[in-house]
Amino acid sequence: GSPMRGSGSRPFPPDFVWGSATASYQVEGAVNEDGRGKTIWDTFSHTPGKVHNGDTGDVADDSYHRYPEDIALMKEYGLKGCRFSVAWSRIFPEGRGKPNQKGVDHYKKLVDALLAAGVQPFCTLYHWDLPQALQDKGGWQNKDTAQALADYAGYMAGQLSDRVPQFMTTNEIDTFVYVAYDQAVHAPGIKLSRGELAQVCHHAVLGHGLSVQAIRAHAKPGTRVGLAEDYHACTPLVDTPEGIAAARIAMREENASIMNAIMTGKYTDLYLKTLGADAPKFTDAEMKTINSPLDFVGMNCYTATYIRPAQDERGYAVVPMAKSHPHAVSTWLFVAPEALYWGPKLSSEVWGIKTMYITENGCSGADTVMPDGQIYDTDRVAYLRNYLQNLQRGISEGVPVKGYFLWSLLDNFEWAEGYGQRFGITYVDYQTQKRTPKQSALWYKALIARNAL
Ligand code: GBH
Repeated sequence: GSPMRGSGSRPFPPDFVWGSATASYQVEGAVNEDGRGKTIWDTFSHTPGKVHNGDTGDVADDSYHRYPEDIALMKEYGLKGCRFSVAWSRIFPEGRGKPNQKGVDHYKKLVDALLAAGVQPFCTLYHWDLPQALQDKGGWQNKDTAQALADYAGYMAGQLSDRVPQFMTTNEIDTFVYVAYDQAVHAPGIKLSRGELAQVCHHAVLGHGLSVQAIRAHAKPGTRVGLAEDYHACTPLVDTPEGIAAARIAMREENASIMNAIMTGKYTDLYLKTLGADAPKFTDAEMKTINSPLDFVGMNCYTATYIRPAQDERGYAVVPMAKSHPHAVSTWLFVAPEALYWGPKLSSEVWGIKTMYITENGCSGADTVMPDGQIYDTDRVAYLRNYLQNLQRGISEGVPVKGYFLWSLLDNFEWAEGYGQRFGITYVDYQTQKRTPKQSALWYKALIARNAL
């Protein structure tokens, strides 16, 4: 029979990067300091009715000042990597023009502190905090924003690449396009028509491609460039050969407007046909830019898109989640641990990806401090353990995932949900800014220490 598989029997590769992820507007606070310009999230969060409870990122975790304390926590947990993002408007307060030295210096200090703690920095250049001045000129509806992103990305990579070895252009184009410009739940909160939306999405992927080129032009040779995207982790609901084949097709088609376009330089026939007259306007040269070669792909993976075979033109169908499918406190966060097996496996196969990172995975809870001062987040521990078992399975079969960044180091500003949903492995008391490791932090630390599940 098979041996008992106890703790430590499922190893990860020796150089696996265990990390955590955060984003500027969600943790920094200090919104009026050192010349930072206004962003669309300042505007949005200060507009009544847009964010749960009227919360804003004005203070957040105050990490702009408390980053040494946060890095001490990373060191305490044994983290090998830190994914953080740069606030564009701290560098270019108006989105473009003359750089703000105080902003640049902040990130140099942050990175130096990470390096001193033995933590590898992974820098995201754009995690949704678009300078308001660019929104005033149309935001992502204006194609010039794509070039503005690239100019900023190239400049910042040039400033940091002597100490930062890897950059991500963008975080979740999917979210900052569709949730912002279709559902209007995120800043700038505009509802567009189908055709306008497809054009916004095209500008965003173009911004990514132009940024890849700008980073390569300005960064130290050998700097690695990728992106972090929450593309659909198409997962066969029934893992027969037919189910798996359907999930492969779905991986392309469900991600046609972003990841498949970036990885292949083409919008699929089905995507263009489905949109018809609403298809985006694009040139061959733009598609080539969008397809600029990457050194790695970062996958943000929280849940699965379940797929079944279908006898139609698509060859697959998306299986909707059952009403009773378990989810975290976030109602979109359906628990589907096998997404972390099938997502990286099928996407790396379909797009020929050689190096991947899981740039986000995590679980929201309604954590509370118990009378003994502890936070017993059993839900988060169970979620993480199950997802990571699936990731380990894939890696042991050869799926090229080189690291994992848990979302998040700290409870933080959860966008439209404000501070009501907690994703941290560290509890933050927003009255005092006191940080307390939750049980999940102790669990993650133990996992990292033995590098095995
Ligand atoms: C990531 O988004 C983000 O990168 C990160 O900033 C965020 O804090 C973290 O995950 C946790 O949410 O309002 O019902 O339309 C994850 C993907 C896509 C999930 C948008 C929430 C909105 C759901 N997100 N989605 S809904």
